[in-house]
Amino acid sequence: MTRRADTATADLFASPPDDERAVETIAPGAILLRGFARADAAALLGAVERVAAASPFRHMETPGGFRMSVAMTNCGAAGWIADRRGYRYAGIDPATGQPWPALPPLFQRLAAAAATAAGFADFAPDACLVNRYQPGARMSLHQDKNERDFAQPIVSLSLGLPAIFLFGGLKRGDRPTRLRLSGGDVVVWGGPARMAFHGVAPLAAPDGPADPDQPPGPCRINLTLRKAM
Ligand code: MD3
Ligand code: FE
Repeated sequence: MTRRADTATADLFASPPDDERAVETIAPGAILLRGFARADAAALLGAVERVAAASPFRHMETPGGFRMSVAMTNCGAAGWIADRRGYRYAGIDPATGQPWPALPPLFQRLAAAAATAAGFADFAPDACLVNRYQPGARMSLHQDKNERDFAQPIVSLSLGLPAIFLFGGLKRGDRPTRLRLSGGDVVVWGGPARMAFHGVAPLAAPDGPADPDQPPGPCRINLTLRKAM
């Protein structure tokens, strides 16, 4: 959103409205909204706890037989899973045999608001992958390719401990840019950024006392909201 500076409206924009926060472009299609979800952190963590009560965090196994260091769960009509057979979206949680818990309305609302702020109108996610990083957990460089429509953006929302996010190019060998993501930061990945390689450096242990909006136990939680189907 551009801030208009013409005299007729200048006073209306003298203090930014509540829903207008800093918008930074990391790369074409990759828009960082610092602190966009900060005020909702406690409510988001509460919703994550309810999701995890129904579909617990688990360490999935890759097709190559490696146990992922990130613990995951999902909510929404479809959930992302990895197992010896591959990577895919599934409507049933293989750990419970039940559908994934419903997408909390707060997740939907925030994702749509962030997508709109980044220039993607009418984003209606049907899947949310919840990643939990404890100290040492990491995610190696990969592309997100299991969704049907790559024209749809992905909205990611960070909670808890900060992490170093690695944002690469369209080729695995492209040197990634490092970006520190803190609790409350939201990034929208669309357009030319949608197929970029990306990952997360091993999570550092906290260096100070926990703040009150922090998840229980030192960790980072990342929500990725997607239109998968
Ligand atoms: C850039 N998660 O779940 S979120 C993932 O912090 C994943 O847990 C990371 O990569 C995390 O697949 C990164 C940021 C993100 C998500 C999807 C993207 C960045 C992206 C898709 C395309 C390009
Ligand atoms: Fe990813």
